[in-house]
Amino acid sequence: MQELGRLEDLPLEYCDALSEQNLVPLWPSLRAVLPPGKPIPRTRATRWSYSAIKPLLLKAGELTPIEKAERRVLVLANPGHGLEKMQASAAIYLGMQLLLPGEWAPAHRHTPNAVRMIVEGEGAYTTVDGEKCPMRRGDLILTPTGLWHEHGHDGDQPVVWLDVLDLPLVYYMEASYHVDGPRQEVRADLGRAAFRQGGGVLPSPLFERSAKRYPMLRYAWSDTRAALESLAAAQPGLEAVQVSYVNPETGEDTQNILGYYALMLRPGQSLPLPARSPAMVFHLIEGAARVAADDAAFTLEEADTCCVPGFSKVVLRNTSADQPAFLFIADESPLHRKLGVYEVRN
Ligand code: GTQ
Repeated sequence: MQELGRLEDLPLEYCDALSEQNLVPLWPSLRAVLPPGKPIPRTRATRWSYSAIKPLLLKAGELTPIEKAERRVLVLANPGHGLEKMQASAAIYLGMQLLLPGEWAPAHRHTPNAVRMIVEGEGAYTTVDGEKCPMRRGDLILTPTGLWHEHGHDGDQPVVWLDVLDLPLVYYMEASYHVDGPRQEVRADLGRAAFRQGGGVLPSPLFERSAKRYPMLRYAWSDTRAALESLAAAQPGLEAVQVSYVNPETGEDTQNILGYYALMLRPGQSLPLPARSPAMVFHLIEGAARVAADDAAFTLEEADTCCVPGFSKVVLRNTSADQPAFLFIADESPLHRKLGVYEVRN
């Protein structure tokens, strides 16, 4: 490959004359912005251990009252991007949020999309667009772009959840903002109950399909886990026992930018994943697992989280010989597909 001219090769006066006119020569930076063969990711394979996060999060509960935090979150920041950027990957933000008994995180809505994966504790709820969604371990709750949401807690133990947002991308697009609102009125039944029943039927009053872009907001872990177990039992030869969280009306990804999945590893199973362009996040819901990505390898205990950059070869392994392992996965593939840059390499 041809060596290109460097900035230092140019006369200083010439560089100054360019800067004066807000101009920059491309050739000294061409290889950096268009590297050969594959991207050079800033995203570094990184693991965050829940046993390290939890005491620090509980300490935040003592140090900062909810009124002074609005959202009491420790951000899982990727050192490859610089911690102050608060991003796990190019498009993914991760945060661990604590809500103490009796606390209330007031209503707002914002342009980035969010989901919550509940990690620990009982009795908290998120009200999204008037629907009160109870939070239990492993549940996935959507708070899509523009929908009002607030968090409350009627239980007696701290509740912790993992927030996943597409904030880095929306922020980079200069499209990120929020609006505060009054406490939402909880509406008793919005017809969403019908979605949760499954059974292949959807509400269609007077022959119309729901006009809602986000007809289902809470995906109960008990249902998702049961789906994975029955899939594994029905297809003993199936390697990737995985489900996607989808809009039940359309079968499309739940959100526009990030994709969400749950995966079961059989006892002792190793599962190689193809190298794909989107970055990925793995969060261990249940069991014990190992995530190897190119040069990095992490052991995940329950509630641990890691991310790997796009184009990595990943191997997942269940380190238990007799128990299944259940992983929650987030990735950037809806975004990559829409942009036409999605790639799989084997
Ligand atoms: O719970 O609404 O981690 O607005 C970051 C921004 C959580 C939330 C985050 C948010 C929220």
